[in-house]
Amino acid sequence: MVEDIIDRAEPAAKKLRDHKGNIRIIGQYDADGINATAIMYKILERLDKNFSYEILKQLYEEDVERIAQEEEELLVFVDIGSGQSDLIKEHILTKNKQVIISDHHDPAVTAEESESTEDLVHLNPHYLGYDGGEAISAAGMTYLLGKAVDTQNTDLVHYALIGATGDVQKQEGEFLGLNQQIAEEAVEENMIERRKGLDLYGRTTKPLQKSLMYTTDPHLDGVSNNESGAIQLVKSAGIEIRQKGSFRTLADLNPEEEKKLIDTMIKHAHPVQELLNNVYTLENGYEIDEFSTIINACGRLGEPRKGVKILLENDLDLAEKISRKYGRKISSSLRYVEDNKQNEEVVYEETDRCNRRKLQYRRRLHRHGSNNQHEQRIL
Ligand SMILES: [Mn+2]
Repeated sequence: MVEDIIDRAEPAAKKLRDHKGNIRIIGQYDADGINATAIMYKILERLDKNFSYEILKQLYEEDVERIAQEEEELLVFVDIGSGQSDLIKEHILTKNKQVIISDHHDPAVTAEESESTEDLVHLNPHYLGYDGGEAISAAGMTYLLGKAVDTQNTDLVHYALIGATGDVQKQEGEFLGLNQQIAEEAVEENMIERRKGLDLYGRTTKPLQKSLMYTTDPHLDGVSNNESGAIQLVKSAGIEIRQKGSFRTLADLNPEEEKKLIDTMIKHAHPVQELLNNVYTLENGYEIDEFSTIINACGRLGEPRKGVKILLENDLDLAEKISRKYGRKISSSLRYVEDNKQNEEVVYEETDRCNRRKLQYRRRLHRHGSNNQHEQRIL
């Protein structure tokens, strides 16, 4: 239950409330870490603290040594640090500093008893009897810490879910475990909308016919990999393909139109059932997977602070810019792979016209922290 975690987060909450000096947040560079950073940013801003943040791809020993030299006396690690708590103890706690770790990765030290001390609070679901792989992400843990600080922080709940989505914790449209409880809360608070719909890639960002033609699993006869077939399907459902001159996305359809599309797909014997899932839409209009992909892209493009800005300021122009830039990067990476087919050092996997979909898929299939060489090269 989330209430257990909120209770157990109280020592960390007290540390945040009571600390008088400067605080530094250290976050991880993926969507989960960036959301966890944004949550901690809001928590500290609301407590009227002086703080700064940095986002790292990895926490190496030299980073820990450098952070130990910084002036801040309270260091808050989010989505990073559980695996390096020994280094943190060795280099930071010996400098008389205070540390909070809010993470969900496998901890380096297993027994909680030997872990949290007066100067170190280590919040990790593994220590509290929960699974950090699927049940909750670092954004979720940090959100619950925020609730321990002040229930006012409940309005940060969507960040917890964007982070969990980035870490592939949503399975076939549904959040599990603690995330599920957090999702219920978000729906109740009207921070997120949940409804059954077609779970197609590009729901808010791609022309509808593209979303349909990119759907290859399950295969849609005459539509998968067939743009004119996809356009035909949309037209036969009586749906306008354009609006004010530009192509409409699935998200542009009103619920009746989406229902018409589903009915038409059923008539064509398409396996619609496999495509119907809960669709979570954020207040800013983005479907949660797509928004989380954009936040993740900020990190991948080496601009994680832009991700924090997008979240904190709801800067959708910047989100669009990042999305286009990331799209170009993927295209050029694919060209690179294409041009280097003969090069044995380039790990290559056969791709088809649905590259975007496939790459997206691959990211989904690779669990947090298990990137292979190919994925790193492409994205
Ligand atoms: Mn994470």
